[in-house]
Amino acid sequence: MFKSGFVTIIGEPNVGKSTFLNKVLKQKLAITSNKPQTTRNVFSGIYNDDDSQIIFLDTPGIHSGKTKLGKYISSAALSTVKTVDLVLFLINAYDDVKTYNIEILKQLKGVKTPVFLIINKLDTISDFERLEESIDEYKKSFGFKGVFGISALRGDNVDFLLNDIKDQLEPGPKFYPDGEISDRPETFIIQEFIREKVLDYTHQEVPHSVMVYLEQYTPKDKITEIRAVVVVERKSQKGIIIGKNGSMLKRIGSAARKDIQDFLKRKVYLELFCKVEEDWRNREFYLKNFGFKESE
Ligand SMILES: Nc1nc2c(ncn2[C@@H]2O[C@H](COP(=O)(O)OP(=O)(O)OP(=O)(O)O)[C@@H](O)[C@H]2O)c(=O)[nH]1
Ligand SMILES: [Mg+2]
Repeated sequence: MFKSGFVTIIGEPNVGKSTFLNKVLKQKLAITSNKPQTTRNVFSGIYNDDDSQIIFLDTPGIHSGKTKLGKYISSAALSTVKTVDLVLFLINAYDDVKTYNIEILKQLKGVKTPVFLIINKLDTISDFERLEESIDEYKKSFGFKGVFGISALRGDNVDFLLNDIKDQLEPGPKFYPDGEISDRPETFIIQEFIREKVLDYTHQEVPHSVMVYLEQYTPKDKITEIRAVVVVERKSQKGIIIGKNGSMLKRIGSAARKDIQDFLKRKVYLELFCKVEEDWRNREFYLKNFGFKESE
């Protein structure tokens, strides 16, 4: 029987949700970084095999955000749990039991959707006794349908987990045709790939002040032409993004171009600009226009 369903991946920032999605899909779709709050939008990655289709939702890390953007994204992640067939709640193997995680779990108590506790980054620890104690405490606070230890980065136990996820799903149709990888368009993925390079190469407040949008996206016979704008909140940040003689913008551009070419499997010409839009993260207009809505 062909099985299908929706699975949301939630948890605090930086626990490896997007890394896990990419590992399951065996391709880079979601951007990842060692900085918290990398993912900003809920979006799907579609897994296909001979007897199943699973639509995984990558979500922004849940945190107590101060800016409007921060608040939107936390509520967006939690709002996915009611509409899916299974919730994957990810935590870091190396963290002590966090009261914030217990609080998030409290919010899931009224929800009927089954929840798996996923302990990620198992490759980073050696004290498994300590981990057992943490798991016991988490289990006391919530009735999980299953508990799994994985390394999303290395892929350890990911296939086993995938089998158990399938066991939870009901027989169902293919929701998306073959070849479709996400509910978001290519342009969204491309914007994200560019933002990932900004996250990689800049520090402190700059990464979180950045938004990327495409001004032009023209697939032509031999090459796809892309013109993208990197939006920052302050003039000083623009200086950092552009760098000495444009060196930083060039670096961001060539790294992003490589990922975009791999993704599109086409040659790409990428032009990048930087623009200042003061305080865009708190301005309703920008949030609405760039896809950050409360309903998302
Ligand atoms: N050692 C190790 N590192 C991992 C593992 N999984 C993810 N990471 C790293 O953890 C960091 C965060 O990973 P992400 O996938 O961006 O985390 P996220 O949960 O999507 O974060 P947000 O989008 O900010 O909520 C990255 O540096 C990853 O390489 C793992 O299994 N082992
Ligand atoms: Mg993420």
